[in-house]
Amino acid sequence: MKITGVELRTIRMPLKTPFETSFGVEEDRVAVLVRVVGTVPGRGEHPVEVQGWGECVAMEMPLYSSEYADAAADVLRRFLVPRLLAESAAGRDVTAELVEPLLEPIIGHRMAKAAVEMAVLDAQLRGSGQSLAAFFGATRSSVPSGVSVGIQPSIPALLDVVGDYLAQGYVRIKLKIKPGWDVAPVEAVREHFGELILLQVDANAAYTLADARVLRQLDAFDLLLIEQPLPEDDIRQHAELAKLITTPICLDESVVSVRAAADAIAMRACQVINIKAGRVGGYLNARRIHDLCRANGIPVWCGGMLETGLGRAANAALSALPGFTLPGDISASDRFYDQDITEPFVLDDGRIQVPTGPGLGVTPIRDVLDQVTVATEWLQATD
Ligand code: SMG
Ligand code: MG
Repeated sequence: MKITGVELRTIRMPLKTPFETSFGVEEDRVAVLVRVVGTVPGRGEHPVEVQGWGECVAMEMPLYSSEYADAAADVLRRFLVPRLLAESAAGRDVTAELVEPLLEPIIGHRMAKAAVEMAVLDAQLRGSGQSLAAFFGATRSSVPSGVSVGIQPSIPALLDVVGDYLAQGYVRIKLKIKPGWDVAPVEAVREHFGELILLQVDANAAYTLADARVLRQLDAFDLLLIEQPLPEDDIRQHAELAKLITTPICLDESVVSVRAAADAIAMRACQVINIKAGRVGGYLNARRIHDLCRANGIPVWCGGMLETGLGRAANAALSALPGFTLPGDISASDRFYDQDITEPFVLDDGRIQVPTGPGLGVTPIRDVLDQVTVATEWLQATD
């Protein structure tokens, strides 16, 4: 496509309830949206205008990873989008497949890069009429929905929240854990809801190898997996931990690229991988990691970053690939938001429908989007 301009939009959406993890409490979701506007050749003489949406999953503060929303907006404005505009101004066709190589000289900032790629991919697919799911090679029309449960003030409060999610139909519960909130909540949930519920935990890097004795106590509760117990750059130590516990280790934060995924698999640092497109620089790399894991017999599932309907749509499409054999963190929109910026994703018998329309298959609702927008800027090529 030829790019006319790019809009960066920062939004702030209040969460229905605060979401507490080992690294902090979120009360609002701040996110940067990227809207790419351009043209593709039409059937006749005239080019057809297209636009596409990307969502940057960097959070307000650099607590999950080093990226954060304002930094993403800055790197997008100053370094990433100008490269895209310059490429287009030079008369070269910009495709989603070219975004990663084009942005490669800029180090890091994978979540910001992923948002650009997502927007270009959405625009390109809307232009050709293909859905993201079809583009990925999806094999399912709906995906099972798991829910991530934040750290609660007490065990009774936790049991209430989990009971409510199970009543809504969620097929898998993930408990956020941290030192001091680990064995007791897991034991309570297992005892109260029984052996049959699919249960897993996520530590968001809050432990060290010296905590292996505590983590080993979790082996008694038949967990599907423990997600990212150790720090992001501790891949080798995850391999050591894997020798000390029987609960399968799943990596999230550590898998920042296709190479990191290959290393983690080769080092036996994980038996499962959580795939998040933002964390690995985009949906094309996410699909490559899916393929790599599938070839190596590593089950994968799709992680969540409290996405709006835009990111949720793309995650649903990705999770419809055959290697996603575990339920993902793709909950209904009302898990986090009273009002989503797109048509809401709803739970249907414990599943989320994969959109079938061109591109993401969903579009922001103008008024709702404007209500949550805190900043907008338009970037275009200067001659
Ligand atoms: O989108 O359902 C969601 C959130 C799932 O727990 C979730 N995400 O480490 O996997 C993770 C966290 C990252 C965000 S925590 C604020
Ligand atoms: Mg995680």
